[in-house]
Amino acid sequence: MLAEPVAAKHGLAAGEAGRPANADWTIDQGWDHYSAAEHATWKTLFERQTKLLPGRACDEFVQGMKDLPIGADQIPDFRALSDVLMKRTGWQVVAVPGLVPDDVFFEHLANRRFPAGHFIRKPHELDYLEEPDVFHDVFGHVPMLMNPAIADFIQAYGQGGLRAQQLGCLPQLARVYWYTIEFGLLQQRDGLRIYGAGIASSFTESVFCLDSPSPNRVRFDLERVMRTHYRIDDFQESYFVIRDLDELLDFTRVDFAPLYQRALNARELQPGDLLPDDVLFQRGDGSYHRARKA
Ligand code: HBI
Ligand code: FE
Repeated sequence: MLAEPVAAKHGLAAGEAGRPANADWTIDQGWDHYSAAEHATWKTLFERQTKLLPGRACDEFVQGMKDLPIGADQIPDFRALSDVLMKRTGWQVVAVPGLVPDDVFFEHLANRRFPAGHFIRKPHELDYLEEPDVFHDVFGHVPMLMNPAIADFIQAYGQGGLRAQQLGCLPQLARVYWYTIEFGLLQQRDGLRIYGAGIASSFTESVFCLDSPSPNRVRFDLERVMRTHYRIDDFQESYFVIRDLDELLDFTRVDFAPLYQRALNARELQPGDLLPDDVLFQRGDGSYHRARKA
């Protein structure tokens, strides 16, 4: 999966027939109802991604995965995940049919509940699908929720989301989530590593984001990122790099209101744009997206 569309598609998630969502859009995971074919799809995805990620995903991701009841043989049971997560960082995983409306999503996160799609992609969509499924949400997001800094940052995003809606700057906040929790890179002793779930759950992007000469890799800056559009339909043209996960904790202590104001008053940036003040790990040559347009 390359990405999941964000605000553009919210509210479209139709509950699976015969399984009405509750007011908070949660449903029963229905773990007993997964077919052998669905568990097999999970296994295919799990095995190829687990082979790829050592040396690419950050240490915290690998450790989180180790400490959780997530394995190749079956789609994880959200109750078992929640038992472990709750003890570590106070988070739970709840099942939803797919994308949920923004305010519903924020309300869950603000209460340390991570809404995870209960369905799994079909065998012909292994590399790309639009809605977040159980592989993206559980394999990509849940290991990172074992980390205390990510745990607090995502909760703060939920709280901030409710506020950003009132202030009319939800797009600016959503870009911060996108370029951190979904597509973030961080600096490790031995080079850049993946911590974003959109990358960690993507076979193709977990190689592209680190190895391709095409994208920019830019030192993360909150206001800069708030101004930057992102792609939901293809690899990112720019990735933003944080120092370490604790940098995210600093953001939970910052008042976003003045940053929103400055971001709203400044020129919006296209995904591939660079600014003179950017600190670059790599200036991308743009070759990938240029070839796609041609
Ligand atoms: N719903 N299930 C789910 N997962 C998301 O990542 C998600 C969502 N609804 C809204 C949403 N993301 C975004 O629009 C917000 O982060 C802005
Ligand atoms: Fe996600």
